[in-house]
Amino acid sequence: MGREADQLEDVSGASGIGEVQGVRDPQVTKEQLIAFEKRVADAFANKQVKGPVHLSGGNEDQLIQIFKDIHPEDWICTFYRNHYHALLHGVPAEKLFQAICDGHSMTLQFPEHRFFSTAIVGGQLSIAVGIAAALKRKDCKRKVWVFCGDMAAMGGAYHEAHQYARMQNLPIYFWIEDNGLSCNTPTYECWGSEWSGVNYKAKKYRYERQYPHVGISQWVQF
Ligand SMILES: Cc1ncc(C[n+]2csc(CCOP(=O)(O)OP(=O)(O)O)c2C)c(N)n1
Ligand SMILES: [Mg+2]
Repeated sequence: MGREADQLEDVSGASGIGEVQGVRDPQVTKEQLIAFEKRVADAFANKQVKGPVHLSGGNEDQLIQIFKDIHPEDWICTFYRNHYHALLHGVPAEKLFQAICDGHSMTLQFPEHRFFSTAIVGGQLSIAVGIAAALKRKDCKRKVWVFCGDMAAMGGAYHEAHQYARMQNLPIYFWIEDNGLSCNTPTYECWGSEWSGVNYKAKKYRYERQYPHVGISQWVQF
């Protein structure tokens, strides 16, 4: 199935969510992001990481752009491919690296940085909506930013979360990270549709995966 740019509603990269723009100067560079994942990959190969890792790559420019709109006191709810999100939201690199080596890569939690993640596809969405509902109820100015993959955006949890957020006008923004793959299955070919999931406060950017879905394409015997 073709994946031409004009088939998607917004694949121009992270051009901003519109109503929120430029509240932060991300302190992390593209080179630092790439180097961090390389360091994790090397540690994984050297048996220093006590659990699975889902490495990011190819989406540095988009995420750096997106995090310019995310206030340091906003809340992040994301998934297992989360190292870049953590670094860009201010989690110190050494603290993050240690948590990854301790085996928590898929489920990194840094409440002190308002950062949560999950290994369950779509699991972050309802939690994000709950936080957004609480923020609205408390009349708090802060917002929730939820990240998910293209396959997760096809699922029921996404639709439910998005629909509830839309109807309740919650302070939440959805970013879909579209690598066109669900593990190694071509998402849109499988679903028979190029539907993007992009509408109310929800945007998508496309990128090409640089690492395998999980691990580093190398069997590591611990
Ligand atoms: C509820 C649930 N079902 C299945 C899985 C197994 N699983 C892990 S990743 C994944 C694919 C997700 O693809 P996508 O949302 O596009 O994210 P990507 O990994 O491509 O970044 C699946 C099915 C899971 N972790 N949780
Ligand atoms: Mg995907």
